[in-house]
Amino acid sequence: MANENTVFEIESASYELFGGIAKVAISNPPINAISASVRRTILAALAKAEADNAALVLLYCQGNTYIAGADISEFGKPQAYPELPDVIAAIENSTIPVLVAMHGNALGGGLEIAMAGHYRAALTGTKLGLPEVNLGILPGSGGTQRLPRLVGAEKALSMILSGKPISTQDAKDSGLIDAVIEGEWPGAAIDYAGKLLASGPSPRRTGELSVANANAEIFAKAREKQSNSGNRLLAPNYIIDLVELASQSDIALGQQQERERFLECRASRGSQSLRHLFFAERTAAKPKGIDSDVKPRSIENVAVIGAGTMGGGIAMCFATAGYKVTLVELSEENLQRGLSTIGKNYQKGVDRGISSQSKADAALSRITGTTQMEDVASADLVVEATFESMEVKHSVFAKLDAHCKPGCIMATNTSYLDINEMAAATSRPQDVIGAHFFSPAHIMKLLEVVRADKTAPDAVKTLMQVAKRIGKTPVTVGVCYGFVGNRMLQKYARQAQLLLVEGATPKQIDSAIKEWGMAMGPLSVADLAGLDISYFSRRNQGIEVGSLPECSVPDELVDEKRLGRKTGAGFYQYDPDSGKQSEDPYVIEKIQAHAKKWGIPQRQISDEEIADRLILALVNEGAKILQEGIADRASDIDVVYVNGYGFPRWRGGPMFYAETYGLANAVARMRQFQEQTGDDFWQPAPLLCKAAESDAGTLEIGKIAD
Ligand code: T1G
Repeated sequence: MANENTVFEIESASYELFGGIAKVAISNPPINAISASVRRTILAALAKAEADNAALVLLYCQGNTYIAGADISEFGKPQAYPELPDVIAAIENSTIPVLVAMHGNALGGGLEIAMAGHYRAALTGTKLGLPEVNLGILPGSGGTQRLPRLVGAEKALSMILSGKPISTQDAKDSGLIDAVIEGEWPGAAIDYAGKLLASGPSPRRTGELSVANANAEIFAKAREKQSNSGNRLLAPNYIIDLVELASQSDIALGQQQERERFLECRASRGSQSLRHLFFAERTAAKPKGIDSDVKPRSIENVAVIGAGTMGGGIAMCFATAGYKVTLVELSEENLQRGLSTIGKNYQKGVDRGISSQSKADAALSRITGTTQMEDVASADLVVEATFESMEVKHSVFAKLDAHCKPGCIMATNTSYLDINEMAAATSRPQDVIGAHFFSPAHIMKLLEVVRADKTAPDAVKTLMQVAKRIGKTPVTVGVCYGFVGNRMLQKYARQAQLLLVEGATPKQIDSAIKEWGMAMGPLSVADLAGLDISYFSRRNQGIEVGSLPECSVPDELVDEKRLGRKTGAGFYQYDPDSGKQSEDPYVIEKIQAHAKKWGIPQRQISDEEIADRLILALVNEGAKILQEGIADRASDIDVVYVNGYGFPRWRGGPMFYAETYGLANAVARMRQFQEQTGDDFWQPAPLLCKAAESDAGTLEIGKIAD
C-alpha cells in the first residue's frame, strides 16, 4: 500500500505523493537544464517513490518548459556525479512505471530522459528534438540508441543529423510519444497520469525494442550526403555509425560506444567553438551599459527609405515578421521596380519551399509603396537605405527630422559613414542609430546595431529587440570607418591583394582560405560584390588611383571595366553561359607587372602563410577595435564574423580562433610578418601583447590581468 499525501522538497524538485502517483516537478530555471543537482534530484525522487511504494512516477517540469538539455556551461568543468547515463539507467530500470510529461522544449538530454521513461506525453506545441549536433556533439545519454528504437532508423537519423525539433503531432505519429495532451500546465499532465494509472500500466523499456526499417541503403545515403556536405565536425559520421549500431546490437554495447564518441566530440575543438558561439550569441544580445530596467519603445509601423537591393531586402525582413512597412522611393519608376523585385523574392521563397504561398502573400500585403516622404509620419522606426554618400544622408535625415513623429527611431543602413554626422543633421540625435544589414538582407543573419555618441539607451534596446523579432542576430558596435565587420574585412582584403603582388595567384589564395574553412575566398568575394565597390571606397578614403601596392591591380582592373562577375571578368574570367569561374592568365601577367613596378620580388607562398596572413589580419584589427571600445567584447566580434562574413562556425570566430592558435604564437607570427614585409600593420595590437603576456588565454578585456 502506498504512503499517501507526502509533500517533500528534494534539491531541484518538489515531490508529492497523491493517489499513488509520485509527482516529481523539476525546477531549474530558465530552461530546466540538467545540472548535477537535477541529476541527483531525479535519483533521489526515484528512491523516494520506491520507498513510498508509489504506483506511478510522473516526471515533469515547473516553469515554461520541460528540460531543454544538459547544462552546457558544465561541459568544460570536472564531471560531477551522478552522470546522466546513470540517471537514465535508473529511470529505465525502475520497477515503478515512469511517465514523463513534457511542455515547451524537450531537447537533448531532456528528451533522452523522456525516452528512458516508460510512457511519454507532451502538451500541444511542445518541440521535441536532439539538437546536440549544433554544438558539435552527439546525444550522449542513449539518444542515438533509443530514438531509432522508438521512431525507426530513417526518422532518427534525420532528427539527430539535422538537430531540428519536431512537433507534438509528428512525435505522436512517429511513435516518439504516446499522447498529445491539452489544457493548463501542470493540470493536463496530472489528469493524464490519473488516466494512465487507471489503465494499469507496467514498465515498458525502450532499450528492449528493436529498430524498424534499418536497411543498409539508408545508412549509405546518409554517409554520402554527409561526405558531400563539407562539414568537418566529427559528430555527424559518428551519429550515422551509432544509429546503425542500434539496429545491430543490444543497447548496452550501443550506449557504451555512444558515450566514448560523445566524450571525444565534447573534447574536440569544433565542439568547443560551437559552444563558445552558443553563449556568445546570447551574450551579444545584452549590450554593455544598458540597464535591465530600460524600457524599449513600442514598434508597430516601420518605414524603409530606398527600394534598392538593400532597402527591398530590409522591407522584406520587417514585413515577414508581421510589421506594417511603408517603402519610400524618390520616383514611381524606382518604387515599382523595387516592389516587383520584392514580389519575385517572396515567390522564390515559396518555390524553394522556404515559405508558404499564404505567408508570402500576407507579408507582401503588409508593404505599401509611396513617393511621398511625409508618409513616414506614422512610423515608429525608419530605416534609411539610400545611396552611400554623406550629402544624400544629410538631406534624408533632415527630411526625416521634419516628418517623423516624436520618439520615432531613425536608423541608417550605412556600411561606412559617420552616424554622428547624420545625427547632427537632426534636432534629435538621441533617436539616430545604425542598423547595418548584410546583403541579401532578407537572408543574412547579422545585424550591426551602431550606437552613435548620443544614441539613447532605449533606442539601442528597442533595435536589439526588434532585431530578434525579425530573426536577426544583433551585435552592438560603435562608430568608426566600417564599424566592426567591414573595418576588419578591409585589413583581410588588403592582405589578399598584397599576397597577390608577392607571388600568390587569385586561385591559390581563394583555395587556401576555403580549405582553411572560409565560405568563399576574398578574390571571388570581390568579383561577386563588384570591384567598383572597393574602388569607390578607396576614393572616399582619399586614396589616389593606383597609389599603393595593394590597390594598383584592382584599380587598373576597374579602369579597364573589369568589375567582376557582373561584367564577365574581374580577378577571374566568367563563362557568359554557365557563369563558371576560371583563372585568367591576363590578370596573372598584370599582377607580375605591378610587382615589378613596385619592386616587390615574387616568391612561392605556402597555403599556411596565406591563411595566417588573412586570419591574423582580422585578429590584429579585432584587438584594436576591442581596445578602442568599438566592440563590447571579443565574443561579439566572433558573432559578427560567423554570421556576416562566412567565417567557419567550427573555428568559433576570429578572436576565439586566436585564443586556440595561442595568443603568444599569434604575436610572434605577426612580428615575423612585420620583419618579412616591413609592413607596420603587423605591429601586434597592444591589447594582444598584453593578453599574450597575461596567463588568462583570452582577449576579453575584463579577464586580462594588468
Ligand atoms: N545549458 C546552459 N544554459 C542554457 C542552455 C543549456 N543547454 N540552453 C539555454 N541556456 C541559457 C541561455 O544561455 C540563456 O541564458 C537562457 O538559458 C535562455 O536561453 C546529454 C549533451 C531552450 C530553445 O542544445 O536551444 O543535452 O543568456 O536565450 O530563445 O545528450 O536556449 O539568459 O543568461 O536561448 O527561449 C542540448 C540549447 C544540450 C538546447 C530556449 N540542448 N538551448 O530558447 O532562450 S546538450 C540544447 C536552446 C545535451 C545530452 C546532451 C534555447 C531554447 P542567459 P535562450 P530561448
